[in-house]
Amino acid sequence: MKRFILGLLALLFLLPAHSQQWDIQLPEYEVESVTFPYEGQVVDWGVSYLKSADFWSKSRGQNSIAFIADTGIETNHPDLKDRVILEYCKDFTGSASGFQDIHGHGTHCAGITAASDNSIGVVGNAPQAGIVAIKVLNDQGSGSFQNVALGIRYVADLVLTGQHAGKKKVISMSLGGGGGAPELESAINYAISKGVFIVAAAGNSGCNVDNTIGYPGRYPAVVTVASIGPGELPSGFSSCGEQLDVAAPGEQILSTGKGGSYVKLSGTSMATPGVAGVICNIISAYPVIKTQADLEKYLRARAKDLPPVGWDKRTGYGSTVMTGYLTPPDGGDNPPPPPPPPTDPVRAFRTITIPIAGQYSFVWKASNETTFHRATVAEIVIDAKTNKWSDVAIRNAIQKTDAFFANGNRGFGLLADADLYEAGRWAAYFLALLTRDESNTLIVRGMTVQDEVGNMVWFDGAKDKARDLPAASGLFHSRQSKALKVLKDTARSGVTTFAK
Ligand SMILES: [Ca+2]
Ligand SMILES: [Ca+2]
Repeated sequence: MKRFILGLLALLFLLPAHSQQWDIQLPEYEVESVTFPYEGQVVDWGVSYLKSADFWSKSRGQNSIAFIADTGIETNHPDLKDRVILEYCKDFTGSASGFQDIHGHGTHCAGITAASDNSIGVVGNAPQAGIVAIKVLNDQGSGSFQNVALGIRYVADLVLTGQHAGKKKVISMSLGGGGGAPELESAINYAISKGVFIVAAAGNSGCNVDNTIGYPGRYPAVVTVASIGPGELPSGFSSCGEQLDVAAPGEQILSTGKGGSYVKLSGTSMATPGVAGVICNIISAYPVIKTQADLEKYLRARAKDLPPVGWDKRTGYGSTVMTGYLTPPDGGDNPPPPPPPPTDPVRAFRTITIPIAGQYSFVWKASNETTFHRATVAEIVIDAKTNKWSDVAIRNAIQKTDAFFANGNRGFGLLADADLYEAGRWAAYFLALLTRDESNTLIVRGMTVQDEVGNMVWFDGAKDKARDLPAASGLFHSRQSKALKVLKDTARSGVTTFAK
């Protein structure tokens, strides 16, 4: 069985990826241990940059639980012990230490998300969120996609009870590997379908080629995080590519370490749990954000864009500075204003009376006559029996009507017993052919026509059906008119339709 190895992303530099045993090899950490020569709590530059404290009056993440899919968590760390929910923690690696963190990576990530706001150490971005260790990487920092998938499904199926009932789940994955795996993707999609929010690191492969994002960060369904440094510049190690969503601080991040210590680490591993904390705050404050899609849309829309302008493959839509999220998403606490009326509104059934601006007229004669009659159109009524008929379509119909009657020289011959009424019927038929819309729902309901001596008839399209049309004997003044061409065809084949 092919075994995919996952590398931690708290990397300061990369080794060539040509190990015979692993696809990805974990270089040594540069861990800077920090001792606190002073009393009180330090706010790391990443938390300051994200302005998480500016959001804490709205939420400190208390309605959410961050599941740290990593090397475990040192659950008795003084800055984490009040946040960890022990009964939900689980080991998927078979470690002798269970879900406890021997490596240190997971403990560091957990503190970035939710270290307690107390009088010691550091403070996380969401200092009242719950923390759960999902240990999918072993004590050396390696693991398989299969185990990550199992961990994700465990979170998705976990039933929250008691004081945690109803809280929202966030999975933070500061891990990655190449190639991906179908079971990993399906587990992610499954969890998202169950209302879990998922954030993943882009990876530490730099940006020497077009797309260097690893899996699971490369799956479009997850929120994918890049790293920036103190100057808001993309970190040199941070992977780039089209799946990037947002960026967050990932250089020299101070957080919780092994043995109750505090250490500084760098990597997209550190940027990702920062965004996880931001997410915990947001979803705790805004119940209207129910799905990963809701979250992703909101995160992107309110991110602080970083150069170059607009989405870019190194910082995505920008950094998740929390002052951008003080206003709830549309549909949230503040209902959005009603949408403006469309410029071309769709309408229900209506009747249009086409204004007779000039003198619409046509000429006709019966077959036994030698001279033409000129008939004047006094009124045309069109029914639009569809809501597809917009103002634009109506204008088009009027323009076609104008064109049809231009110069009043559209003439046609009818049978010997034809009269003004029949002439009106035919004229209406031509007009309908010209003006009906593509869905054939326009009906010329009627036309009032008048002859030279003042006889006037109302042709009623609702009563007269096409099959009752009398035959026409010929055409005169034929121009490039669709209606006239149709008349030729129908004269041969018999008219079958007039209007519906
Ligand atoms: Ca603290
Ligand atoms: Ca940008």
